[in-house]
Amino acid sequence: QKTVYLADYLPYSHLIDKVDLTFRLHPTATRVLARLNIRPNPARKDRDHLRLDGEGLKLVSCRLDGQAITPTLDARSLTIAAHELPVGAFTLETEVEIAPEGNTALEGLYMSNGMYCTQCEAEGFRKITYYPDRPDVMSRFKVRIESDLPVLLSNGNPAGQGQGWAEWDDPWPKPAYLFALVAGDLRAHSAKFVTASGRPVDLNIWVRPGDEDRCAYAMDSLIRSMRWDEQVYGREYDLDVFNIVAVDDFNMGAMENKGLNIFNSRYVLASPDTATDDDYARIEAIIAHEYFHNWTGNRITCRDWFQLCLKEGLTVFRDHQFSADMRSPAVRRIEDVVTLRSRQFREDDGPLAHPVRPESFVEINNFYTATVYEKGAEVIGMLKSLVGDQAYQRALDLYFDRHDGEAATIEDWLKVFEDVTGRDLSQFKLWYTEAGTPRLKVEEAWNDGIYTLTFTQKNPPTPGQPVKQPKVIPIKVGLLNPNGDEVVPTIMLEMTRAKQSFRFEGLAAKPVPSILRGFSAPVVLERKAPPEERAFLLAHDTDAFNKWEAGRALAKEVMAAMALKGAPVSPAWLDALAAVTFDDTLDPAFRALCLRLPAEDDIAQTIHAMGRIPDPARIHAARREMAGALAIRLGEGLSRLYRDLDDNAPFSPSAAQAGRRALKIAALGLLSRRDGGRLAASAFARARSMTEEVGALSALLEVGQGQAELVSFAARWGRDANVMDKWHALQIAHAEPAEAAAVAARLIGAPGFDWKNPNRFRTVIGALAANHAGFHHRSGAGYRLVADWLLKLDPLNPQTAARVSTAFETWPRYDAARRKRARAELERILAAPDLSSDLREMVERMLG
Ligand code: BAL
Ligand code: ZN
Repeated sequence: QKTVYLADYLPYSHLIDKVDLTFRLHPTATRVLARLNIRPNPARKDRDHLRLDGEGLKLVSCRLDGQAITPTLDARSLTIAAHELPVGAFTLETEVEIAPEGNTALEGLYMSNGMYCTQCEAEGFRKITYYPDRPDVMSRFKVRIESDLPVLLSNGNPAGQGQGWAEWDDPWPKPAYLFALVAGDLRAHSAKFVTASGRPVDLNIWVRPGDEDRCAYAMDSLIRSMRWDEQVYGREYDLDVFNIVAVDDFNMGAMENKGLNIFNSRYVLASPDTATDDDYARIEAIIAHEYFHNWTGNRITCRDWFQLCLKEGLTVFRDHQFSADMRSPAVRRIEDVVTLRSRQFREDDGPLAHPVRPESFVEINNFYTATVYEKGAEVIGMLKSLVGDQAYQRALDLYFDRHDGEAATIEDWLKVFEDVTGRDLSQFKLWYTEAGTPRLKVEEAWNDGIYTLTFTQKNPPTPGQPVKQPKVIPIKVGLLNPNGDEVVPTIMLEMTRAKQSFRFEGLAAKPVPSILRGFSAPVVLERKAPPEERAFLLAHDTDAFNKWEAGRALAKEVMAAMALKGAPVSPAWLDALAAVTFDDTLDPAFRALCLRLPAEDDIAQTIHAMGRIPDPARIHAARREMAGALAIRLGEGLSRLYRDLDDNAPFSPSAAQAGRRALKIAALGLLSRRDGGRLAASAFARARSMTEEVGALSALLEVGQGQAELVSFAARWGRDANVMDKWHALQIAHAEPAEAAAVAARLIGAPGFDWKNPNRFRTVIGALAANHAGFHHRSGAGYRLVADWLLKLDPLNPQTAARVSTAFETWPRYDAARRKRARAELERILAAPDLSSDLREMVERMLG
């Protein structure tokens, strides 16, 4: 498959004013009739042929203005030569046959447990019918579905239904990637919503019979999202119905099809006994994310797939804002930064690094990445900091006014900010066009009452971008007096040069700086600070993010020093953490986050950034030793803390209760290191929620116990695949490094384990990749197992295989022996006959 370049963009030759689709559903022989009203695109001066995308379609008939014709077909398209086309508007009718039952790639129209469903983003519509499958072709769709199945859904508003058929009419022009169809034996959990201007909307969450009672939280999240978007962004819903469908086989988390969101069932279904607090938070965020796409993605879409961050970065930013408003902003910010660092910084630091707006791709599916999503959101956060909240609001209003109904670009997005503020954002645009995480060095000076902070930014080379320019970096800073009082509250320094100093005058004593408050820019802050200063900030910083960050930085330094040179656990870190743990004035969720030690991969990233080679086994040992020392240091207070938190309040998924549970489980994990799991075993037996059940099981497995509990968990939940994913993941996560690959192999190869389901595959292979010392074990067994299974999945589902292959993305950081083994596995994948272009592109990029 060919490389596509942003620079080659050309508007499509034609406009499609209207699309009428009829589906005659059949598992092996579905007929799709398409009637397209087409006219030449006035934006194109040439008179071009008509080329429609189409893959794996059996053409039954083709008529142009009612006359049968024989178009030119190849494996990817249907073409009608320019001289065969009428000069003005015309109608093209095609009928094709497809086989949804055999569609294991889960792109286009496929089947999952007897239900028909679609996934069209990014380029799945071409597997349904011949069409210009590109986001800048927006059209009005009418759909007729013929099937005996009881529930027949598509986009837009219902337009009639009868025995064996239903029709849908979507009044809003949309690109083909937002098309959706669902047919199945489904039950609805329903509610009503009235928009701010009084439009009544029917809300339905469609699930398999028996799952209706697990939809309440998703529905509540949807209603809160709809209200929030009205209140915060002034955006109302624009159809009479909003349908969500839960499906078990799904490549993504969810999909924002117009008026008919399709969700991975994992992100819809929740009850206290099946979903953890993290699951609840994720459901709330994903429901919001997909709903928010209605304006940022659907009403205003992307001109081409290079602009993916236009909708994804903005929608992630909006869902982060929403979650912050629904929960604790500080806790959400910390969680978001933890994710950013573990996924995006990791990506940005290796062979898969790419700009937020890439300039070329082979398979666009390979660019639904942490960089496009999470860094895309961070860039918007920086923009908001730089222009201020009010200008952000005005720019967004202008964006919606100016581009509603259009397919827009990053240039359009930046222009609304320029027009509203008068600022020149050309330097800021580098955040979209250059890959890599900037390194920010800080030096301080104190002379005659003047305090100076000097920042130096380095933008490291990334694949295809050896040299970079200085970026605009908003650096939020506060200053504290040595007694802990804040003397300069948060201000924003705007760095635009490679090296830049900022002066503070009128201070009585040399202050302690709190730099990059709220994580105001996605950079690596390189600042040498003594442990005492970190401990001071952990105790006194008024910025909750930097308070946590001080403890985090200290923990990372301690773990890195232990892994690199066998340093002892630092008493300064232990004392500082003990003070936070037992400070009842602090939010329990915040304390739980402070107790969560940095991940081993995170430490490998830190050591790599120091120019050293990380040793996974030593990092693993260091992390264990730190946890053990912490358990001892916290002493009897830990048991008291656990008892205080172990109340009998009726379950609520609220952030407050979730925070108490998180701290209780953190305490339980540490207590297990002292009592060998005795308390955890009784906590497991008494668990009243999945959070407690998983927390106790995790604590047991960590100390080599829990075999009986694993058996009882499986006996209770064996029929619920989404719950059993936790059971699989826990065993791999807690396996000893030398055994992790064998545990994963046993689980994925077990009879009846449905590894073709993306959730199952991602759970097992993803958990092995996340077991840092296990995946990178020197035997090479982890690398071998992941490569074996990628090769097995690739012929069936290339998109998921390609995504999971990122397990290997950090391979260049390790020692020569590990690099040799990883390279050999990547080369083995590359040598496979008929490798998909998805997986090929990923492996080739990883090999460099
Ligand atoms: N558009 C793909 C799924 C999502 O980001 O919402
Ligand atoms: Zn999205």
